[in-house]
Amino acid sequence: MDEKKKHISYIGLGSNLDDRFSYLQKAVEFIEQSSLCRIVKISSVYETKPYGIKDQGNFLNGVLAIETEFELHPLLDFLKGIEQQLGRRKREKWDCREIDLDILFYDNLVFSDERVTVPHPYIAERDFVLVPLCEIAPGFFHPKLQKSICDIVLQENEQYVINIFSSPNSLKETYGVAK
Ligand code: A4P
Ligand code: MG
Repeated sequence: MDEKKKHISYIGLGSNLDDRFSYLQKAVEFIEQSSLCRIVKISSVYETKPYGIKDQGNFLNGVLAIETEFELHPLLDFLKGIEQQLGRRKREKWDCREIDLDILFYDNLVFSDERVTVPHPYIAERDFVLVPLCEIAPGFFHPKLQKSICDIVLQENEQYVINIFSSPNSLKETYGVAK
C-alpha cells in the first residue's frame, strides 16, 4: 500500500439471520484478506432491536475503521461482492438480511449519485451505528452535520441497542487481524 492514495472509511456491519455472529466474522475476514484494505479498528458487537420493519429478529451490529486503496465506487462493489459471497438474498428494503455492509463515511467526503451516498444518510437516527462508532471514533467529525459522533450520540433519542453481544475486538481476536 505504498503508491496509491489511502483513504479512511468506516464500515457498518449488520446481520439478523442464521448465525449472525459468524456472518460478521466472515465479512471481517474477507475485508482483511484484501490487499487493498487494512483494518484499523473494530468495535464491540451489539445486539439491537430492528429499525424500519419491526417484525423481524434482532440484529447484531458493529463498525470497522479501515484504511483502503479502493476508491469509493470500487469499495462499494467490493463490499457488495462480499455480501454476495456470504449468500445474501435479495429482499425488501429494511427487511431481514444475512449480512449488510454499509459505507458510513469515506474520508470527509460528502457525495451522492445513483449508486452511493456518503456519509450514509441515516447515521444520525441509528444508535446501532452511532454507539459502535462512538466506541472507536468518538471525535470523528460528521462532514455534513458538522458535529462529532459523540455530540450526535448525545442528541439521538430512539433506542435500538439492547446490549453488548461480544466484547471489544472479539471479531478481531477470532481472526487475529490486528496489525
Ligand atoms: N447505497 C447507497 N449509499 C450506500 C452506502 N453508503 N453504503 C446503495 C452502502 N450502500 C449504499 O443497499 C441498497 C443500495 O444502497 C445498494 O445497492 C447501494 O448502491 P442494500 O444493502 O442492497 O439494501 P438495503 O440494505 O435493504 O437498503 P439500505 O438502505 O442499505 O438499508 P439499511 O439502511 O442498511 O437498513 N435494524 C437494526 N437494528 N440494525 C440494522 O443493521 N439494517 C437495516 C437495513 C434495517 N434495520 C436495521 C438494520
Ligand atoms: Mg445496505
